Amino acid sequence: MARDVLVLNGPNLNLLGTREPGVYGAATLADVELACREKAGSLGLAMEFRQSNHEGDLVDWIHEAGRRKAGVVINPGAYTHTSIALHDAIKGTGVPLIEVHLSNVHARESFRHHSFVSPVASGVIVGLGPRGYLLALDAIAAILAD
Ligand code: CA2
Repeated sequence: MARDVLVLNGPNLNLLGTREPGVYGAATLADVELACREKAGSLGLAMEFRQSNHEGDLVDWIHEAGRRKAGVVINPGAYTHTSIALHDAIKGTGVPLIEVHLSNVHARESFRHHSFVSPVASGVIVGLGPRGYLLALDAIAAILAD
């Protein structure tokens, strides 16, 4: 049976590759999705890749992952730093989840140093650009295989 993984992207990540290349790189979200699709295929994972600018969509998708016993890779965008709702959804469902950030949030403004997601994540990858998503897929595959 293929193991399921949802790769979720939060607000403004649809703008990737169009602005701020010095911070976020030149890859578009479609480029990141393609790289994730290839990686997931090589790991035998059935992957769905989604983006929303709405907190409730991300909460609903974490609930869906819980029902499907799927793993989650998530870049929560700015909701990382604000969302108790995401924290509660992850904790409440118990989904295995890797938090990813393209940029090194710890080398940026202090308001990006705190994450409501990290305490309930299985692991966190920051600062490695799109490669972080691929490392997160490796990690979630290993966790789902345990
Ligand atoms: O480094 C990351 O991946 C972030 O999750 C990106 C978020 C930011 O709020 C987090 O602190 C760190 C922002 C995503 C917005 O992405 C843009 C990309 C291009 C142009 C404008 C925004």
